[in-house]
Amino acid sequence: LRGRSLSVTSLSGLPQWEVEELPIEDLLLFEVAWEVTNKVGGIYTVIQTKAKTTADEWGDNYFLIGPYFEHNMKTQVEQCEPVNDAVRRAMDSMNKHGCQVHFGRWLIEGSPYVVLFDIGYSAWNLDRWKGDLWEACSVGIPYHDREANDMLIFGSLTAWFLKEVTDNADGKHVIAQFHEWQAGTGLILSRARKLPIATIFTTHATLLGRYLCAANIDFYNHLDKFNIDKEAGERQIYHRYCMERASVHCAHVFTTVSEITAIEAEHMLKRKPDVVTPNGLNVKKFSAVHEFQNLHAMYKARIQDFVRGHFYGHLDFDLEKTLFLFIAGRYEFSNKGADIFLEALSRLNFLLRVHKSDVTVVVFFIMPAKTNNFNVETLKGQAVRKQLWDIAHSVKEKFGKKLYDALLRGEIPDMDNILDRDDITIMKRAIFSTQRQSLPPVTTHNMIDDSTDPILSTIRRIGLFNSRTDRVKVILHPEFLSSTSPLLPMDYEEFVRGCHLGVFPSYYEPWGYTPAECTVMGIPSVTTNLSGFGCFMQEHVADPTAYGIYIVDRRFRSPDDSCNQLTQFLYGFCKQSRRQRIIQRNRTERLSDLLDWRYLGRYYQHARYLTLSRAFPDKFHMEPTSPPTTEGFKYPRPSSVPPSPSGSQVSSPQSSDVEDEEEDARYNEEEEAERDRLNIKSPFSPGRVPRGKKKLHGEYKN
Ligand code: G6P
Ligand code: 1S3
Repeated sequence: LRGRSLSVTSLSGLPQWEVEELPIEDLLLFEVAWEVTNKVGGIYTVIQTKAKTTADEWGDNYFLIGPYFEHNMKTQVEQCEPVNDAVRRAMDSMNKHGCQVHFGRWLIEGSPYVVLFDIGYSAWNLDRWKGDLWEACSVGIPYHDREANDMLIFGSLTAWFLKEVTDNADGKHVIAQFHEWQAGTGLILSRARKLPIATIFTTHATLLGRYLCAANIDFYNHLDKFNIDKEAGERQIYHRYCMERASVHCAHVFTTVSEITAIEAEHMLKRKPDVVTPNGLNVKKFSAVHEFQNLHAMYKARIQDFVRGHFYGHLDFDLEKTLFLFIAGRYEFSNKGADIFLEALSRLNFLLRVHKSDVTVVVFFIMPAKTNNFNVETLKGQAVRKQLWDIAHSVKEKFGKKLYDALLRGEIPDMDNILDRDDITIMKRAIFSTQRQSLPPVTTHNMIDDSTDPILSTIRRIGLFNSRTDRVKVILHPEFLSSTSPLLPMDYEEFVRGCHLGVFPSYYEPWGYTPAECTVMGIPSVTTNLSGFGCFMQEHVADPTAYGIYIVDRRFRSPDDSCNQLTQFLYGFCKQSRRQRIIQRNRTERLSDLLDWRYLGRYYQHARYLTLSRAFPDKFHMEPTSPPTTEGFKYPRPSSVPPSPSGSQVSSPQSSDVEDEEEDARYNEEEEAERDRLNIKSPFSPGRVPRGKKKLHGEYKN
């Protein structure tokens, strides 16, 4: 079973790697996470997007373990019987002993097998399992912490299941990867019971790091100075922190998602991660390279429609010169950088006004908060827009018929009389109905904590109230987007594609999927050098700004300086011509290969090999040269067009649609030429070796 090192070809000119070939047919891989089939936050995205690459590699020997929730099971999982003997026997045995274990295929790309435990059904064991945990590592869980108690039940069921699997594994070696503290007790108990499994623990954020940053503490400059036990105790998370720290130290291999979180983990959890496994995405390439540009135009039109309704009566700005910016994610006001974003918007508003810019910026905050549904004023806006649309159409119909009849008679109609008095009256009434006494609302919903909400409070302080003179307009949408919304019927992906810039100036962001998602959709974004994604891009892209990745320095600058830098980024973005934006989007999209699991998945492969070599050293041997590295690799600086706005011609505001299309076609040709020059091709363009199941490594052999 000794592993061999294989040289693999790279995607799109990315560097070559050495990966170890594993005898997958003799192994079973389990990945355990509370977010398997259960969307709570970023870990769901990791598991769900990675599933295809891992399932392609591991086939029927790959299983995800998560909690059972009836709704999730009904909507996402196709129930079936396990074909693997060890898994089937383990499930049978647990079900016989009063548990409820569900099995099926998760209906996502790669359709991996899932094993789901019903936590409520086994809750009667809680006290006994608390005792087990105490015996294993002297960690006690208070009765009132419902979440931690649920995690213990989940962990105990996982450890029980893995025991049954290893008892029936028929010589197969088992790897189990546990994500985040929620899954950690499964690891602690498995190790305490000396189960013959190779374990990996992956942290996606440390508990203490998140808490300390949210408390506005100068975290990164004091990393080595915190009394972490005391800090955890004071925040009443001591037991959770112990569960997390014990998981980290019990694992054969400890991994995290970025270099910045690796540093944090070293101080907050007292172990240096063995491998950094950057988060990838399941990147889908369109057969036409510029399809994503067309999608941008299509979805932008939908956002423009919403804006027409929202700003009815105040629509004195040109939608063709309006840029859509957004921030989205978990509502952690300062951790996600909503605080400095608002401050920068206020400064941007000032700059655009004093420079008499004709650009308007509409900024969306998509962060879920407690609400009592949509507010009346917002719904009314869309109703007014719809009414105007209907009236315009009915008048157009009548007008068209009269015109047609006149032409049939061989006459040019009298334009002054083609609309009758009734038409004019209806139109006048419609225009009157667009008058409003109030300003367009800054929030689309009735907020429960309106007076204390941090975004609304800041908007009140900086005075960004969507008045006519404001060049920056703000809309808080405190609910995740949905294509069934009566207000803005778009799903998140469509919305992102339709926007011009995603702004994510986070202070605490172990990875940060939001800017990564923008990148693969060809939408530029702002990130920071405190986010895993930002650091990764800084390391691997020679001139991130030219590629539409703006990295705010929040590590070595004061908050005010960071805010000024962000303002300059935003202002510079506003000064770009349409042509420059199109070119920039092309460049942004080119970085997608770097974020593809087909490329980044090999860090996980490496971690798996490493854990096998540590857990079963007599069977698996780790080559000393093996750790994958991209050190020194940088995406080259683009050279076809200068990145600075001043260097390129501003597209004529009077240009016709035909001219626009011709111009777009020319950019597309330029883009093709540059891709050729850099030898950047889609990894799946004809001529490349397609990857098949299991034979992954072999097919990559040089
Ligand atoms: C895409 C479309 C173009 C459109 C452009 C608008 O590139 O293919 O036809 O002109 O988007 O870009 P903008 O940055 O102004 O939304
Ligand atoms: C965490 O989710 P979050 O948004 O609470 O895990 C994500 C996946 O690894 C990561 O992208 C994010 O930065 C973390 O913060």
